[in-house]
Amino acid sequence: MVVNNDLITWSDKFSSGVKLIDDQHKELVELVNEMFNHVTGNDLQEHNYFNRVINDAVSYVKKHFTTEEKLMIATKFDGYAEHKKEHETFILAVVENIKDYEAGKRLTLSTFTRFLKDWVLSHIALMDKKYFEYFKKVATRKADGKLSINSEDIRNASV
Ligand code: FEA
Repeated sequence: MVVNNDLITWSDKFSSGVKLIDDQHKELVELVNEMFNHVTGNDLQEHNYFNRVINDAVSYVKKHFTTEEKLMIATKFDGYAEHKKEHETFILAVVENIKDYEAGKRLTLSTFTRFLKDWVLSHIALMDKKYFEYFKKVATRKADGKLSINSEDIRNASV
C-alpha cells in the first residue's frame, strides 16, 4: 500500500509566479499523486490502470514542456537550449521506463511513479527555477494579481 509521504503537497517553493506555468506544474503534481493513489500492490490492477492513463500523462508532460519552451523562445531566455535538452532526455528516459514496465521488467507502478516524482521535483527546483525570476520580470500583473506573459510582454522582452 501507498505510504502517504509519497504524495507531493504543492508549496509556494514550486511557484514561478506565472499562472500558466503554475497551473501546469500543479496538474503534473496531481498526475503523480493520482498515480501513487493507484498503487495497490495488485499487478494486474496496476497494469490496467497504467495502460489507461500513461499516454495521456506523457502527452500532458510534452504539452507542458512545449509551453515552457515556447515562452523561453518568445522571451529570448538564454537557458533555452540547455533546458530543452533536459526535457528531451527525460522523455527518452520515460519511454524506456514505460517499455520496461510493460515488459514486466523490474519496475512496479510505485517505482515508476517515484521516478517521475523525483525527476519532476528536482527539475522544477534546479532547472525551472532558472527561468522563474526572468519570467516574472517580463510578465504583466493582471487585475486579479496573477502574473501572465502576453504578446506585448514578449515583444518588450525581445527588443
Ligand atoms: Fe522544464 Fe516544468 O519543466 N516541470 N516539470 N516537470
